[in-house]
Amino acid sequence: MRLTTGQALVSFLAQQYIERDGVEHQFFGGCFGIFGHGNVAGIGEALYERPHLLTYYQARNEQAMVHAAVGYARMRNRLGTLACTTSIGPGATNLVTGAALATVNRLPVLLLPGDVFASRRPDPVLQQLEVPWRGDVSVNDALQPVSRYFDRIDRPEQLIPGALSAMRVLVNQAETGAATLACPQDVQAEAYDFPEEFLARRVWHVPRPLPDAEVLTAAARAIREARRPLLVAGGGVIYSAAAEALRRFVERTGVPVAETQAGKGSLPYDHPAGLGAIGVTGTFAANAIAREADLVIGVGTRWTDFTTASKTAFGDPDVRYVNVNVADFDAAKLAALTLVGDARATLERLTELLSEYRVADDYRELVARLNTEWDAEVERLYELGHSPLPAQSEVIGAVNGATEPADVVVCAAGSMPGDLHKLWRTRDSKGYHVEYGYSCMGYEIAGGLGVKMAAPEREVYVLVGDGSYLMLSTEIVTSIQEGLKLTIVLVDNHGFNSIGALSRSLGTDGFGTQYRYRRDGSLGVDSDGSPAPVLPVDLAANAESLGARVIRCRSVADLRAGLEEAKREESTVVLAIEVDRYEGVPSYESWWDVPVAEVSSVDAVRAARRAYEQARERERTPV
Ligand SMILES: Cc1ncc(C[n+]2csc(CCOP(=O)(O)OP(=O)(O)O)c2C)c(N)n1
Ligand SMILES: [Mg+2]
Repeated sequence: MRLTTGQALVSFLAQQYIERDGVEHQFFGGCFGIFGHGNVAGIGEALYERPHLLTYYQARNEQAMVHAAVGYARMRNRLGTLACTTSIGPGATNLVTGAALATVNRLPVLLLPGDVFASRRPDPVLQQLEVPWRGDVSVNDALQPVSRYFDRIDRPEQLIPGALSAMRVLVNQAETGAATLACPQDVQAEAYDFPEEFLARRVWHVPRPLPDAEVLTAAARAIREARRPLLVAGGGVIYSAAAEALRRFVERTGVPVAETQAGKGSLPYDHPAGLGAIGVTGTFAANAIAREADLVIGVGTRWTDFTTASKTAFGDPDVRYVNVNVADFDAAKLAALTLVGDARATLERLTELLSEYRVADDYRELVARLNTEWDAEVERLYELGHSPLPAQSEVIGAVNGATEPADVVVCAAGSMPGDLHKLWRTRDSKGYHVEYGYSCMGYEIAGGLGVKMAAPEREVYVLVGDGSYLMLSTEIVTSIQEGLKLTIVLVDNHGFNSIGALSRSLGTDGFGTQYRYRRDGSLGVDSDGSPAPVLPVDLAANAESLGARVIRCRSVADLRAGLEEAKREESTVVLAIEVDRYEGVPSYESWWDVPVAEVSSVDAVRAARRAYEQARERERTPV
């Protein structure tokens, strides 16, 4: 069929389906795009000509549209995503942060940046980067290291292997991330006789591979020999829809479960074997059990430094590791017994192999008691009654109290993700959506939009700090345009509280983390050393100007009432509340490796360096 490359691409994308466990889904839920030269007349024309094939969504910022695609993909457990088309130059490079976020988090997105002319006729075209010593470079090459697949479609027929390779990576549970097809603008508009087979309906099967039988037997033996085993559930548990299999494994064996950020919700918060968050932002329950564990079973986790508390979480000198992961790269981490396989299938098989095994009663009772004690700590922090400004933990309590189990909370950066990891009571395995692989300021609202697109039947609560809001909040406009309601709680502490607290703990006094005037050449400080006045930033007014319904809350009681009022609104609501920046949720027996200056004239920095060197002695990398 004679089509332009852009038309063939759109037709191809509309025909891609994915199937797991016998259930088929359309893989692309639509295509986000911001047009400029480089896509307006190519892919833009194709979307305009055939709107029934692929729904076009307008966005405000290219980075934000990748965030939305990521939110969508995560909500769909990687069984779907959105495509993103851009113009050349700045439109294309705005994708880089979103691409990195997708690849770091192992979530599929398809990026279609426009590119300079393949023919090179108008060399240099507007927005082209000229590299004197190389003719085949464009700014899109910046997407290579952050993509799991990259191709440049320099001739129409190259679309055929390029698009198929991109799909292979997007649907592969071990390899997925950003796939980039850079599309030179002349090629997008060029016609070619594309074969019917390329444009036909195609179903990609997602298997549930099992690890090697011998390794499974060895893993079952290691678990049977363990007295204090701990399972760490990562995002892979949720993407593989293994929460139910995990519950059966836990109820059969009594092995307790701690959760990473992406794995939170693997068990409901009140399950007696659930220890909640582990690591730097972990609960005292999980971190106490981790310290003593003799066997750690990672399921679907990448073992980031936040999970391992920078390799200090597991204190038993003889601790052993078993890793279940669909990606051998992750399964081999921590010198673990390496089980390469699907989380659900592997947990089911292990449950069968361990039919005779059960942890000792006193260990189970200890875990259940810690769970109850932790819940009392959550309750205390929810009801702190801090004044005159409330604490952030009370905001979390109010939002948690207002939500239904299936509602989704979305967050990404600042002090909120750590507090949510500890304190959010998750009741549904898809109810917790904190992007903490890249912890990207500005993901919150855009990512929340993607979550709502993937699950319009759920209410989506976005918790966003003032810093993140200032960085990227413009998809409020898109949410209103598309009738996709978000309930956004804007938690204002007039600055970067997380980094401020970190800076204070490392001896640098919160330098550069508050929004204050520059006076007499100094940022944020008056000539007498006192803090300069806070900048007159009114984020609620900003949200209002973007078309959101805004509710200004002066107290937690206001917030509770506001959340009820927000439920009656049909479109996006922003609830703005100020919190006390100095009233943080404590850290529970954990540590994060952040290097402190080895030499400094500042006493507090030198003291922090001494504490750092001491703490670092506990770091252990298993080999
Ligand atoms: C894009 C990006 N830039 C910088 C950072 C580093 N960083 C992490 S949290 C943070 C401050 C966030 O401020 P805010 O959203 O107000 O949350 P708060 O820390 O006050 O809770 C910064 C600068 C980041 N995570 N992402
Ligand atoms: Mg802030």
